[in-house]
Amino acid sequence: MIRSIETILADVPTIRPHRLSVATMHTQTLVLVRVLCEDGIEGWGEATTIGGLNYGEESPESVKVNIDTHIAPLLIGADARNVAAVMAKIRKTIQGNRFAKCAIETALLDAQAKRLNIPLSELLGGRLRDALPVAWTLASGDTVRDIAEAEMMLEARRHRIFKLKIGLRSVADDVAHVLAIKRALGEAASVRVDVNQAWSERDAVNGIAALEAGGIDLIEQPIRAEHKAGLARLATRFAVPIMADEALHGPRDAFELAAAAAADVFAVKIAQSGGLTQAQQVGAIAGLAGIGLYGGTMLEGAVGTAASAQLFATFANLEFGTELFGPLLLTEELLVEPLVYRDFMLQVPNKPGLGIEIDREKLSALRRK
Ligand code: MUC
Ligand code: MG
Repeated sequence: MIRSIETILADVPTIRPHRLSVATMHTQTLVLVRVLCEDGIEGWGEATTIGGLNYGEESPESVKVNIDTHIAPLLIGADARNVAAVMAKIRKTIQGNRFAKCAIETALLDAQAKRLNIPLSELLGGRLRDALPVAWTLASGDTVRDIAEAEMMLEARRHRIFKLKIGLRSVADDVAHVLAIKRALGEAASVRVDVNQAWSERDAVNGIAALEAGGIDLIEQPIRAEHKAGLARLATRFAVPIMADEALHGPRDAFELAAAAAADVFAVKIAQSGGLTQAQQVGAIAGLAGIGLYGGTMLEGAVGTAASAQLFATFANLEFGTELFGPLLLTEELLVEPLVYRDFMLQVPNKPGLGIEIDREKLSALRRK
């Protein structure tokens, strides 16, 4: 039986300003959910988002209020071992709130996998790999600083895939910034861009043509999320793969994007999808449609990152790797044993459940009072 649900907000400074077209982050607010069951087992989930309400329609504060007020009462007393039934009840009565649902489902699955004494990946069908390639996002806003940061990451064998956040400046300035970085790094690195919806379709035609000619490997969400027909035209027009991110809010969008041939790659995110099982469906739709997969992040801390890793490890078509670097962007470590990043890969935890242990003292020091 589910005994209690607690939603914790913790504000953690980032190691440097992280500049996206929609927000510049100096701190990240982690949204953590702890579910305690009658048998003493507890599960953890995460509903962290980016830039308050700048990126998505759920804020850290709204997630907490909605879980405390509307979702927790549905869960208290329910059978914790039947995760599917509990989630069906929530999905039937709660509209939207994908991040909150993701955190709850993750916590229930973490608890259930611990109960069964298996890593979460085994509850999700079984892992195909024990380590995942991890991209790093260069988003200082400064070309020279970004090149130095990338060179440091290559040298440390931590990342060799770099995603550049663009869309704030003019197309010409952004293209010059990206191509300067690509020229500096050469073939040692894969350089990709994320426009976070900032371009018009016309900007995108010009920008992508220049980026493609300069050897850029992937173009993420160049235009507005709602503009699926435009995305489809770009995917047809260019050889460089076009990736859907903000356009993809779960299986329904995945199905529509696949049917419209609107993307070459899906950025799968567990929270954007509405939870681990829905993200798994996004992966399945991509597989059926011949669409490549990329394991995305909402810049979650260790809980959401471990949960994502447990799922992405089960994906057969994870052609474009992942960007599960969230914990590395934070100044504080929240785990007793940090996640292991080695040889350009995140090692997927293999202890039961998410395979991680929260440092309680650290968390109580950081939590919002
Ligand atoms: C996004 O749009 O992909 C992921 C990495 C990063 O730096 O920002 C996020 C959000
Ligand atoms: Mg993105």
